[in-house]
This record gives sequence, C-alpha cells and structure tokens, in this order.
Amino acid sequence: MRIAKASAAVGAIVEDIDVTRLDDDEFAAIRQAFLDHGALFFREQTLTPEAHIAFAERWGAIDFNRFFKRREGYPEIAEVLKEPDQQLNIGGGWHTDHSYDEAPAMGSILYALEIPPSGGDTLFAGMAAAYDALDDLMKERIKDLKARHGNAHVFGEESAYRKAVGDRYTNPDQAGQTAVHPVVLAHPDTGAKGLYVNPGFTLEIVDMEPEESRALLQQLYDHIQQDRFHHRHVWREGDLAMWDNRATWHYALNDYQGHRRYLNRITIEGVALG
Ligand SMILES: O=C(O)CCC(=O)C(=O)O
Ligand SMILES: [Fe+2]
Repeated sequence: MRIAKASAAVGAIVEDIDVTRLDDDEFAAIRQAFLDHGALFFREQTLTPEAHIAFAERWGAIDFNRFFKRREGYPEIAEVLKEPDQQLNIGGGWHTDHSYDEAPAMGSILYALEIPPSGGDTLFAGMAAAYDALDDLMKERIKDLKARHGNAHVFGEESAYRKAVGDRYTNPDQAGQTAVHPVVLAHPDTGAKGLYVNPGFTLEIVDMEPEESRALLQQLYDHIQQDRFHHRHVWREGDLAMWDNRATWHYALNDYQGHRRYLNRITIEGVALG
C-alpha cells in the first residue's frame, strides 16, 4: 500500500490496496491517514454494492441519507447521478454533507461507476489548513461563535434547485430541520481546529445581525476559496473517494454536459459537534 499526499492542504492518494481485503493493521493505517489528510482517494477498486456497504460498515454505522434517490435494492446507497440530458448536477457548489443534522455524517464514501470522458472533477478544501492560515484577529473574532445550518433551501418542497434536480432527490417533506454547530470546530477525533461553516447549508451566525453575519460568512468563504487550500480530484472509473465532513468541503464540477456521470455514495454516522 502506498499513501501519498494529494495536495498541501487536503487529501491523500492510496494505491496498491484492495479495500475489500484490508487486514486490521492496514485498516488502522488507512484510518490514521484519513484523520491526517481529511480525504482519501483509492484507485482501481472493484466494488459490488455489497462490498461498498461492507467497507463502509468498518468505519461505523451507516447514515441513511433521506434526500438522495437510493440505489434499487440498496437503501444504504445514495445515487449521485447526472444523465446526458440533465443540466444540473448534485453537489455543484461548495458544501459539506449533512451539516444541517444535529450529528452530521462523519464521512462520505463515494465510488465512481461511470465518469465522463473529460470534466466532472471534484474539488476538495481543507478546513484545518484554512483555519490555521487565518490571522490572529479573525481567530479571536470567531472563536466562540456558533452557526445555524439548514436544508430547506436545498431539499425542501419550495426549493427551485430541488425541483430542477427532479426525481434524483426525494422526501422534500423531511427537509426543514436546522442545527447549530461551532464555527471553529475542534475535530471530534483529532482535536485539530478547523472551520465548520459552508456555503451550501450554513444559514447564519447565531446572535449576529443578518448583515454582519452575511459579511463574516462571505469573508470566511472567500478565504477558503483560495486554491492553496484545495485539491482537485480527477476521477477514473473504479476510484473510491472518502472524505471527512468535519474537516473538508467539496464541490462537484458541472462541466460535462451531454455525458453521463454515475457514482454511489454511502455516508457514515457522526457525533454531535460542539
Ligand atoms: O459527484 C461528486 O463528485 C460529489 C457529489 C457530492 O456532493 C456528494 O456525493 O456528496
Ligand atoms: Fe456532497
């Protein structure tokens, strides 16, 4: 097994390993790499849905996503799909999965079944590196702040985006819950500090005037959006990507109109943050 850093701020590429046959030592090394790098990219995996589920279960209980269409016969698996005639993709903006939940999914495990001939890369951003690079004044300003996250604007009945995504999303009636989390998160496993707000689901800073809240969030987003905190994953079929939702953002680029892109995602349960 070879593990190599993918970029300065986030991710590692793992080669020469079959995730369906990891012994306990190899799994422990992979778990450590996951905590160190925030995202792992395994090349050349051949996974049945059963093997994908079995690998996911080594990390913890599966968090059954309620808004993505599920793979037929496998409720554990969410389909991340764009057909050639569809315009909108899923995850086409910076976000982290499930931050609207009280106990957001710890990680997401995404397996590439069909990748367009070019395009369809996914960007990742490292939240610990972004936090570390803030100046002391900003660190002081945000250290005790909390933010509210929600999902109605994405998955709810009234969401124009959900309507445009069509039947790839389900259960709009179950959208609407919100959750409050620290803006600066001490990672539940490593204690490393990272930013935990995202453009996809963060609604506002709690107890702050809307104008000021918007401006502060935008300032943090502008900071995180610098290339130096990113890794761009260029997918191959058979890639398995796994990211820590408490330590990263991701963004699926939508630059492959007319082609099919199909991946399977399993999310792993996380803990309440705070
Ligand atoms: O399609 C991708 O690369 C990622 C989509 C996404 O946001 C997700 O699966 O959580
Ligand atoms: Fe996502």
